[in-house]
Amino acid sequence: MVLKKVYTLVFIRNESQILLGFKKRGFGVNKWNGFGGKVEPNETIIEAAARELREESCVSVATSDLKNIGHLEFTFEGEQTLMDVRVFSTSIFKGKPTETEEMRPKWFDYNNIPFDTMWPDDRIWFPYMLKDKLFYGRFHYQGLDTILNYDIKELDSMEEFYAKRK
Ligand code: 6U4
Repeated sequence: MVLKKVYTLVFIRNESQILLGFKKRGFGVNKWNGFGGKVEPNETIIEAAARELREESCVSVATSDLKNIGHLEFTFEGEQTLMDVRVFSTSIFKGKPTETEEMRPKWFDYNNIPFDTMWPDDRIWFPYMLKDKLFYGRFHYQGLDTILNYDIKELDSMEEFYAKRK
């Protein structure tokens, strides 16, 4: 039986830069990543996305400004859990990105994204996000560094994607 857990992943972007956070502890430690985490039982996915962003970087966003731009699924060889990751993006935010116990935020130019210090799958799906395309990606890992197999595709609409999955 596969145990599915829902996570959020938020990116703040402008015309030329993206905000990433260097994860200081936990899953994905020592990697640059978007901001996010597990959805708690008492909140919606989009509320979790805004909360995790605020907790990890001190940046506030209105849930109505968060756009769902992609869906990622991660499985790990020999494990029963499926990480179901909802990816969001916005350019509208309040506050100054500030280091927290979990993340050290930093702006990166689009042509200088630190893929060598990121999850290996990011190299595969970031190009969709950076071209403002919607996407679905599925990645099966061995350990935390090796992708055994994957699928990636562009989507026309996230609503259609979720309606079909039901
Ligand atoms: P705790 O430890 O309970 O605070 P929480 O902050 O709820 O954890 P966390 O940090 O474990 O959750 O969430 C993992 C984050 O990493 C989510 O935003 C999803 C993201 N993520 C997981 N695998 C990823 C991958 N392969 N590529 C990627 N982001 C990934 O780009």
